[in-house]
Amino acid sequence: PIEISLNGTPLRVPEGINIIEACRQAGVYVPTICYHPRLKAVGKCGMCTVDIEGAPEGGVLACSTKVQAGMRIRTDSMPVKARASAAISRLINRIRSRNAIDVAPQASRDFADLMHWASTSGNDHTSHSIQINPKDCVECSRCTRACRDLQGIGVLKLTDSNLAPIQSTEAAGLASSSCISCGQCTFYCPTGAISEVSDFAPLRQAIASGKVIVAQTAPATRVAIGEMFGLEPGTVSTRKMVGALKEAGFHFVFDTNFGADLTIMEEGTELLARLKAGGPFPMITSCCPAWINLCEKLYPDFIPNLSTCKSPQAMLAAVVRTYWAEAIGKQPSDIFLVSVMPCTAKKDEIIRQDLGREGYRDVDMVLTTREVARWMQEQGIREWAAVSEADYDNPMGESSGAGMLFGATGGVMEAALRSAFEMGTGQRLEKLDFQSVRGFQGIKQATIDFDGRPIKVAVVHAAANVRKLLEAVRADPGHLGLHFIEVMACTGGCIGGGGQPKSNDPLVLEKRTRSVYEIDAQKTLRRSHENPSLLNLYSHFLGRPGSHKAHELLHTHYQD
Ligand code: HC1
Ligand code: SF4
Repeated sequence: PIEISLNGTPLRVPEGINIIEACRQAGVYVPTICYHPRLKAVGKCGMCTVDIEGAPEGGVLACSTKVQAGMRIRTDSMPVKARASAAISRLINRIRSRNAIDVAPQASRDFADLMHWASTSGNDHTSHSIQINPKDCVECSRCTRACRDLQGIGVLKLTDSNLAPIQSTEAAGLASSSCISCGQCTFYCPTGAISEVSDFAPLRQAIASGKVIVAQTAPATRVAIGEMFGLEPGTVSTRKMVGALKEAGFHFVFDTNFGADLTIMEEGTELLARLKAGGPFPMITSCCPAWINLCEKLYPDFIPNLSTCKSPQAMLAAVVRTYWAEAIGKQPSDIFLVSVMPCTAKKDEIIRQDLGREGYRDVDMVLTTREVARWMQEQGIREWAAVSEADYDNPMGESSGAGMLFGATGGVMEAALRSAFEMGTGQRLEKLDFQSVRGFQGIKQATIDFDGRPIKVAVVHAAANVRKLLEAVRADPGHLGLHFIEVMACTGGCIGGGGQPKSNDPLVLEKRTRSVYEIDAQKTLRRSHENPSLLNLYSHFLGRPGSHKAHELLHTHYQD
């Protein structure tokens, strides 16, 4: 640590951090719009200037200036405040001029039309998952940095246009670009100018028409939804979330973690078959739909490497529409199924061709964690503490700790290894935790001994890292001798999904991840292939993993 002085008070802070973080650690407020601890600082909004004793007038940007030993910083001087308020006024004026419609008087029809045009000009509604409504843009460039730096995609640009400051790089809109619908732009957007496509109307209609309203909830939602109600990141809200869904109109709530266990049965079986057949290697996981978008758009040569498994949400949905619909004596179309997901790209996934049959789709609607909290709030749920806890419905409510791990980077790999090892070797794993595939390193590698055969695996998260690894494998298919790769498009995996609650907490992803591993550690059932409800589903309906029926319902193909 080094010693600095902040508003006259001595302070010890870690070396190498920027001034804004030092201020935050000391509880001193510095205004900013463009700064986010996980993005490269660019000093775009100009609100965070602070005075440094001995430095030239005009101050320095607190977001992009590092602390130095002996630095004497002032955030409370008149010039600091004047500069911040000037920066804020400039911004407000630009936004006001863009939103002139809000102050338009009872004007002529032509004028109203003109104003309507002004307020919708530059809107981009071409994508199924992501929309741009630039009138709310504060020109902070957080979305463009997320898309370019974290994801390595770079399909958003800030322009000089006051009406449409944020746009897709493709004139025809986001859908024509290489956008993978990961939603990282929406997570970092402070205003909602770029957001998930959101419409509750079909859910309202389904409730009004008397359908059976069913939800499934992804692994990563339960460690994040509490944030939407003011709780600390990482708070485990599993039973609260189920209770809140029941209060908010859902008749049945199933657990996507059950679908994750099902995926492991199928994917583990597929891995063992490929190991026996000698390839094609590396096999690559297929449950992350933003990764599938990336693969189909930019890496179609890897399509043969993809696991043929549908994602857990899709597998569970297929079971709901067939096995479960029959069990409760309903037609598949009597059910309205909503997937509650940390992810925006899941909105793309549900319209894929194989996710439905005979004139209906398996999943009717995807709500992100943020959206479902808004839905709950609209239904009158305000206080998380006042929500009654409830359990998932069965049979798709029982799940293993391995299924839970899907929510964090490395989790699909760990779950698959637990099952593939035991199913393939007939031996019992002594240590279930695979530490080498856990954590936030961009590309992780491990070698696991399958009864004398070394199996080489890699885990990669954040699309920019995915691209790096795939470029290496493309250049040399034998790169690292990999048998199996887990790919997640978002930093940290689904816990960092683009549909998760927005947060400026620099450790938010770590806190959610810790809870994912805690949930697994506290379970007695920690292996997917030992889930009793799942085994029951196989014996009564699916037959064996990889069976004809399983292929028909649970597997798919990809398009180049
Ligand atoms: Fe995910 Fe998955 S883990 S993709 O990250 O395979 O979204 O949480 O639901 O389907 O299970 C997301 C999370 C989620 C699927 C599972
Ligand atoms: Fe970029 Fe992802 Fe946003 Fe698309 S969804 S614009 S790829 S950050």
